Amino acid sequence: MKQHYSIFTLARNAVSYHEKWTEAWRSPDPKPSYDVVIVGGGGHGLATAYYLAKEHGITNVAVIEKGWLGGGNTGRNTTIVRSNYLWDESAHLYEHALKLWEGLSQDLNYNVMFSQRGLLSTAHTVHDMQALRRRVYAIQLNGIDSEILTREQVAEYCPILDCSPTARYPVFGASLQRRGGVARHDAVAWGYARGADARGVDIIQNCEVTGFKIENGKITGLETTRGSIGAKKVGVVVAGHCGVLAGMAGFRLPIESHPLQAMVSEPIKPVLDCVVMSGQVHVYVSQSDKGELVFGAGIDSFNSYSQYGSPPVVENMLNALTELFPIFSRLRFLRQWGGIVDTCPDASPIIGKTPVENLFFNCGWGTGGFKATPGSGHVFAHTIATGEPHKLAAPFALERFTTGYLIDEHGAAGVAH
Ligand code: FAD
Ligand code: PYC
Repeated sequence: MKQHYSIFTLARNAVSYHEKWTEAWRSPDPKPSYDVVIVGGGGHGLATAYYLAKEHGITNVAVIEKGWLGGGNTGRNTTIVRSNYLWDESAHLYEHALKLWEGLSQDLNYNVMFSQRGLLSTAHTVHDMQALRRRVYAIQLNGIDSEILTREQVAEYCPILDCSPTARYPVFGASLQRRGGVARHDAVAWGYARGADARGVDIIQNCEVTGFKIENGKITGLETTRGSIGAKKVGVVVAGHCGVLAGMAGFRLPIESHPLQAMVSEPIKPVLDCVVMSGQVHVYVSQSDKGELVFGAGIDSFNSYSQYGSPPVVENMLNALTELFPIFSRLRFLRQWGGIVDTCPDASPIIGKTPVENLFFNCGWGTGGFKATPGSGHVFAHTIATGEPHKLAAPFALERFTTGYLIDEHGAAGVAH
């Protein structure tokens, strides 16, 4: 049901300490069973539920989240959105997502603050520049916008980036995806949640999945901290915990879990109106609408389920940031955090069927799945609804680790993975 707010409603709600606000989604108790249960209330899980209802008319659906919506990587990431991937399979999947981003606020009737401010990936050696050219030409062959900038063009595009030839890691040039940018991460989770709820999906928070019920190789339900729930089909979208959930279902995934950290600075006036990534110096940064610099770098090299990360990574990140942007050297930093990312050996996701009938997994997005959120949900909903992989998801099946048809996107990650 649509809620219409007038200035009077806003004023009344403000003085009632927000008690009269209509909830954006319900908080129902779990039903005894559902046609589809999605495990994981991050952006990917919520988007899957939304598209199941919207595109496939499947509304007897629950999203089960052990914490709160968007409390995982969805609410912890640096929100960079782009589709400049090397291999055809990835380019098509991420471009599908980018096209959905371009209409998402309208589709959800919820402002996800998608800002296509342009994304620069800098090159700092001759070899870096050659690799970047190869990538840009491959991307262009897929009909996706991508261009090469010279050092002078980079200096003009992003004047605060140190492009002097005497810099320790001089900028040789950059690739630019003008349609790349950032979005408001929480809003993506909330927008999909509200849209799914409005179509009848039950969103159940503070409910942890602790086991699966499997009979004759087929899923029949789940065990949760709020009791057993029956399910004809289950989609698992739990990012850094996918190895744990696969273990509950009796199989293993070729996944490692690592912390990935990010930081924000104190808010300052607008100084950076694009996203800058440097795989070589190893940092990426954008400025939020509040004025904070939002930045991060590579994963912590050890495996862990900690959402903190280690201090040397922070130090490297800050060194890299000030190397590229000496102007930021006197900034104060407000906070740091980590998320648990699920990395595959080929740095590409796993989407599709598992050894258990009607149990589907969508994981392995590693350091780069936020940008995929709408596309991932869209193709995963199709896969669950029809029982067959969406054509864009088919190359990302788990079987590729036995067929050897890997999709090596290490270079596209922008950060070490
Ligand atoms: P999540 O948002 O993590 O959702 C999974 C949910 O599953 C969680 O809410 C969790 O609580 C729940 N869950 C886990 N176990 C259970 C259980 N047993 N029962 C019920 N629920 C469970 N990607 C980009 O594209 N651009 C970026 O700039 C970017 N920056 C990043 C920066 C950082 C610091 C991090 C950590 C990640 C970054 N990423 C980025 C990656 C991106 O955040 C993730 O790939 C993406 O958000 C994953 O979304 P998700 O919905 O699959 O996972
Ligand atoms: O995949 O674009 C990306 C990214 C940026 C920061 C972390 N991941």
